[in-house]
Amino acid sequence: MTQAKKAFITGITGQDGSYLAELLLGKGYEVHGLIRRASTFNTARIDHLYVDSHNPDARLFLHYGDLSDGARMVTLLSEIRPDEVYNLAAQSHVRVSFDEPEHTGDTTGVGAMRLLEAVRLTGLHCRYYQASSSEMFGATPPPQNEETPFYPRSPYGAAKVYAYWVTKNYREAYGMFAVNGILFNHESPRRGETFVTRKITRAVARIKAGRQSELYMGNLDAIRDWGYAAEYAEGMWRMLQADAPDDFVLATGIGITVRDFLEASFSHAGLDWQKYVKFDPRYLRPTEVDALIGDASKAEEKLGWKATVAPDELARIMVDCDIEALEHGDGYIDQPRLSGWPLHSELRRG
Ligand code: NAP
Ligand code: F7E
Repeated sequence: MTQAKKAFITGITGQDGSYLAELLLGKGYEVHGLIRRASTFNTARIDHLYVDSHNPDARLFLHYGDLSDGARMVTLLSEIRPDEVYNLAAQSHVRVSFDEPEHTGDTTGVGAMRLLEAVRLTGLHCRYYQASSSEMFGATPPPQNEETPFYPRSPYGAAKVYAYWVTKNYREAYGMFAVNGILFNHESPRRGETFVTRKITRAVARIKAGRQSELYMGNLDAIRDWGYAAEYAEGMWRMLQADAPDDFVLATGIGITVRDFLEASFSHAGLDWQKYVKFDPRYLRPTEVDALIGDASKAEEKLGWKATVAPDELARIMVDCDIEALEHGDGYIDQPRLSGWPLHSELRRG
């Protein structure tokens, strides 16, 4: 019998980490996740996957640690000896990165280098995935692809540029199988509540239920290419199954404004957004990224990956789930809704 592959995921408690853990467990992997010690439980997105570690069927194991602690990364990697490492951990909120630039640089930027260095020091021949971001393109106009120059517009974007280059450098300097997935915005019912899409879809559900009457927002003109996170996890995995390490953009190729997303979400629930949405300058950023629209043709050609959920369909999925979540209360977790991907079965490549 062949041994199950082992994956180590940082950021497993986040939106993407939860979908990736689900995907890898479905493929028979043994999954190890890094979690931060907190005074309250922070594992809501993966509780449905957890089996007590005393159970012989357990294949998901959680380890305390933090990307600010390089020694801990070395210890964990030498104990787990994973075949694949997915670095998804980050202070990932762009607006917050203006308030906490040093912390963002330390975790989102230097954290990646600590993990790469831990891989190098332990001498593991594992494959490494870096969660790079379309925020690196910043002010460079769309469409953006793997050749587009970076022009970050926030401490978060600048930290991701550092992590991108250090990943590329470890590939070139040490021959590591290290890749950058340059992912455009991807959302889901598991999205953090302060990102704009989820803020909107939660508000729609609460307004519909009579629990909220106003929604305060910032810049409605920004254009984003919003895809569905569950299928982006599939793209991350495919990057690590490729014959050679390379960098890939994942995106839908469709850009819409925040205003369009408001319209799609409110109208799906039979509401007129203009009656509820108010402006609050608190949500503006010192420097904004005006437009991100990705060109993922390289991923389609080389990995056979293509987004199937467009931003307006995503808005409807998220509104439906937020309405269900209000009805079901604590512990609600969505089932991925995918039209084109057989999520838990073996996928054909290319
Ligand atoms: P998310 O929901 O904010 O999750 C971030 C994860 O990182 C959480 O598990 C968080 O733990 C963990 N984390 C934060 N700081 C840490 C630290 N110092 N040490 C260890 N763990 C830490 O983010 P996401 O949307 O899933 O995104 C996953 C990754 O892709 C991030 O690196 C993000 O920057 C990047 N990305 C996201 C998008 C997108 O549109 N979603 C697009 C491009 C790139 P807690 O649960 O304890 O907070
Ligand atoms: O903002 C505007 C805001 O915070 C989107 C992260 O996952 O994607 C994400 O970063 C747009 C911006 O995401 C509000 O000004 C208006 O133009 O949902 P967001 P983001 O900044 O695009 C990238 C690819 C990542 O890598 C990041 O990790 O919406 N906006 N009004 C607002 N944004 C928020 N959050 N709240 C508002 O009230």
